[in-house]
Amino acid sequence: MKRILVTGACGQVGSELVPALCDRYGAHNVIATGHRTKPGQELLDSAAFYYIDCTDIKCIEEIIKQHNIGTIYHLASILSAKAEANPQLAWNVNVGGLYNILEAAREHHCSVFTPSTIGVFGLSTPQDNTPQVTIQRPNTMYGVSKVTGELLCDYYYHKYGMDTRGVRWPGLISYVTPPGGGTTDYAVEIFYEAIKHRKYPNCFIKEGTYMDMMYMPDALKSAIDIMEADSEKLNHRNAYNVTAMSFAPEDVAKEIKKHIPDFYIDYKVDPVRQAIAESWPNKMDDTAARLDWGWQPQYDLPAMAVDMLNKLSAWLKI
Ligand code: AKB
Repeated sequence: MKRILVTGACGQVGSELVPALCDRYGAHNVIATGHRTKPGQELLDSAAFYYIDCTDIKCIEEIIKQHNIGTIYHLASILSAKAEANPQLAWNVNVGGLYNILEAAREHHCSVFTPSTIGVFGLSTPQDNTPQVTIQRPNTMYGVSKVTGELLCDYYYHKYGMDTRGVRWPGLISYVTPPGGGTTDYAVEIFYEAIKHRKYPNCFIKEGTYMDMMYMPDALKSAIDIMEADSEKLNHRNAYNVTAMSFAPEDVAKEIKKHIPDFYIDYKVDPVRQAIAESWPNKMDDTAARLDWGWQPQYDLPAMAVDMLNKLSAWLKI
């Protein structure tokens, strides 16, 4: 078997996707790479790790050649709030990095998984049951770079017959590695604060703001399932809407309260992230993913909350 390369392996998704890929395909078949962040011990114990910079095509090609790579999970990306703070960096990493990955993959005949996001939608998109194919006019650099990424992946598929695939992930909730610089990060932060302090007084997203969310085991499953799907059945190939739940801050607080009765939430809204959140869907329609490759999440809000509270308490040794 040709090996699997993971970029952004030290991030929120990468730190859990690498062990999942090792379990499924064997540790010797997985090469983890990161740029600046130091890998955790668990990651180092699970797979070979190298530092690479996706904005440098030479080092991508080098690693593909050296390790006989056949599939790339390209996770390296700048998230929404960080992208608004540094749009130039976001364009370079999210578009320039992806372009380099696609070019190197074309040259060396690799398949490529690229996650997109609910951030590709904007205020003119239908916010409820957001269709698979709809208006995409985001007003953030994150959204602009990710729509460009979706189009680039489609282009490489149509022009060169490359095996590019991807999903639009919602906010991802997990405990191994915290997310960095996203708008949906509050949905992770709330669990840390609930366990450590039994309160979350500074929720930066306003009450009543609905966004799609997903627990990490489902996100990993979506990435692996779409890459293993029968290519003939993929009517959309890249950027499939996938979701598992939709909630507002008060809904997740209510769920946490069932397990920590004195928990309370209060709000200190961040206008930048609030504006981003309001431009995103309330809930996507992921029928196309369900029909084409059998997408089926396993965790809804109550199941995610109980698992997250248990696992995060153990992780924090509280
Ligand atoms: C973010 O909030 O930027 C990400 C995303 C939804 O793409 N979690």
